Amino acid sequence: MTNPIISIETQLQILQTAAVTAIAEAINLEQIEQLRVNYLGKKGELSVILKGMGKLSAEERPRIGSIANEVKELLQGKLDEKRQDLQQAQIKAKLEAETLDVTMPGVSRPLGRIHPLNSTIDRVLDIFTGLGYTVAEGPQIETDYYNFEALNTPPDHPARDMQDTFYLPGGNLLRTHTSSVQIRYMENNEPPIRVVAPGRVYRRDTVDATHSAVFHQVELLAVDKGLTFTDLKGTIKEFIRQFFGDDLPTLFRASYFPFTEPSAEVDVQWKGKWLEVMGCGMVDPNVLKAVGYDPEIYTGFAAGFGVERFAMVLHQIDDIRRLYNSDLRFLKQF
Ligand code: 2U9
Repeated sequence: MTNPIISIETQLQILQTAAVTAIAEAINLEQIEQLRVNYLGKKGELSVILKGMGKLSAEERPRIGSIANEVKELLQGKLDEKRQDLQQAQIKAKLEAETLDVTMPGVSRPLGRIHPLNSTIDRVLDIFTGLGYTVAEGPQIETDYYNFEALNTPPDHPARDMQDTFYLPGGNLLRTHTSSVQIRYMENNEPPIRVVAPGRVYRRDTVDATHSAVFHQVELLAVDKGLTFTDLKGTIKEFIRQFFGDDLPTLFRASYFPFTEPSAEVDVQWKGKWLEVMGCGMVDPNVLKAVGYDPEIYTGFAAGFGVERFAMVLHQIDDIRRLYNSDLRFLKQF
C-alpha cells in the first residue's frame, strides 16, 4: 500500500474500496473486529498510508488529512453498522431456535397410583386414628425377646419352630407379627394406651393363592383401667362397620393365642359368606407384667389381622400373589 508511485489520495481510495467490500462480506463479529484492527488499528493500513503524509507539501497536507478523516469515519460507520446487523441477526437466530410451538401436542406421562395394599392400610389407619389410636412402627428384624418372649410365647411353642420363623445368623429373626412394636411402645409409655401397629411381617409359609411368606398386618392394642371384652367387641364391630361401610353380621368364636386370654377369632358375613377376618383377645397378664404394667390395675385388649385378606375381600382379588407381582394390568384397576 505504501507504493510511492501511487498518490496518497489514490491509496486512500483503494483502501476505502477494499475495506467497504470486506466489511460487507464479513459474516461474524470476530471478522468485524479483525477488519477494524487491520484497517483502522494503530498499526493498521490507514496509519501506514498516513505515515507518507510527511512528504506532502504544506498545501496538500490539510486536504489529504481531511480525506483521510473522511475515509476513517466512513469505515468506522460501516463497521458499526455491520456490527449491529450481525448482533441483530444473532439475537434473531437465538429467538428462533428457542421458539416454542404451543400448538404441539403435550407428552402425556401416566400417573402413578396408590398400591391397593397401601390404600387398604391407609383406610384402616384412618378408622383407628378416628377412634383415638396412635400409629406406631418398629423394626422388621427383631430379637427373640420382642417377637416371642415378651408376648408370653414359651420356648417350646410351635410358633418358634424353625419351620415357621425366618431366623437370621446370630439369633435375630424377621418379625412374625407387629406385636413387637406394641411391646416397645408400652416400654416407653404409660397407660392409658391406644396404639395401632401396621407393618410387614414374615412367615415360612408355602406360597399359594392365600399364603405369602411376606405379608402385612395391622394390630391394635388398648390398655387402660377397667377395659373389658365388651370394649374389644365394640371397637372391632365399629371398625368393621366403617371399613365395609355396613353393619355386617359378626361372630366371635373362642380361640387361643399365647398373648391373649381369653382369645377369639372374628368372622364376618360378607356377600352371604362367613369369612374369618381377624384374631383378638384380652391381653394376657403375663404380657402386661413383661413391660412393667400391674395387671391388677390395668387390663388391655388387642386384635390383629392380615391386610392382604382385607384388600382381597374388598376388591374381590382371588390370589394373594397378584398383590406382589407388580403387573400393571392388574394394578391399573385400583
Ligand atoms: C400385644 C398383645 C397382644 C394381637 C393379636 C391376633 C390375635 C391374631 C393374626 C390374625 C391373622 C395375625 O395376620 S394374622 O396371621 N392375629 O389373631 N393378634 S390378638 O395381640 C396382641 C398384640 C400386642 C402387646
